[in-house]
Amino acid sequence: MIMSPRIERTELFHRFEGNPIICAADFPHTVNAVFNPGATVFEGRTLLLLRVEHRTGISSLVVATSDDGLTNWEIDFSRGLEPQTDTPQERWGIEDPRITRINDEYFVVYVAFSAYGPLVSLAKTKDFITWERMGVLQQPEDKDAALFPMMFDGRWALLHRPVPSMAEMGKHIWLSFSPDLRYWGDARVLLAAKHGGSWDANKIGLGPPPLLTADGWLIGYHGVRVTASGSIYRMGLALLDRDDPSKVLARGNEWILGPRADYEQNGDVPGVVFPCGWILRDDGDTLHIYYGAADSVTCVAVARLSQLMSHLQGHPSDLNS
Ligand code: BMA
Repeated sequence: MIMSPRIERTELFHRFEGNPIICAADFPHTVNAVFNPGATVFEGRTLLLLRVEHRTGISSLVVATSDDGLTNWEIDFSRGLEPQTDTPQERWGIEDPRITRINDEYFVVYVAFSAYGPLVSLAKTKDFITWERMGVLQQPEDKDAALFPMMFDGRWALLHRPVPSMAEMGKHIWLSFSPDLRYWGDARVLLAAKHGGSWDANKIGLGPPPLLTADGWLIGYHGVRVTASGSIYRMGLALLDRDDPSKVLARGNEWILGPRADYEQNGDVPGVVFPCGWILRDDGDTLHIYYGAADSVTCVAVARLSQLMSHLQGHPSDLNS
């Protein structure tokens, strides 16, 4: 038993009973951890781009696929992205991919652990075998980034999370624009970390890429709560205007997925759920969210989009605080 049914009944997300779906033991060679996967649909199958952390401490990205997005995962070592560790940009590996499909191409925004700190980089692919690196989008320290799948008034939009050198100023989600996916600017804070005792005080960051719904762009973001025994990483929701993503329409005042299960409480970093991908299934309501648990294993949880949207409506946060 992973969680008491009394707890699970009240949750919006239902953890798949087969969790963790992929872990280090599924690899034929020794790896440390398999977590924080990006997710998409490729040729009709669910495709995860797993962050595989080797025992060197360096991570690379490896493909796993499944027909139903829940079971029978096939790890494909011939597909994925290896870090260019001989370059300063990717000296210490590549991490936490977020996948955005634009026409027949997949744009993967990932954290490149450079010789000078984490930065936001972009690579695109049509098949997850051949890649075109499109360079550094945001200098260090910046992470937790994803592209929107469309342009707004002729510009691409990127969500990202820079880290100010003055820690007391907090860590917030920013929105930047680009005419060509290369030069980024017109940056502004989109969602600010809250204050005081709020679950998302001081430090937040984007989770999966924005999801277009009938009501606007659904945003999943993590909030970090520092406690006496370490940080707790949980996920909450916000909603952006469909035509102007700089307009925040709603933000929830509660987290909706937090570490509870054994595999979320035990691992390299206990108390972490860290989603980097979600897939809305063909019925338009079933949402599979893929997340790293405790920086160790890969998991999936299932929610109803309609329930998430009504929860967001019913638990509003003050947008000006
Ligand atoms: C964040 C990222 C994630 C990690 C999380 C919890 O800053 O580095 O890769 O899962 O911390 O350790």
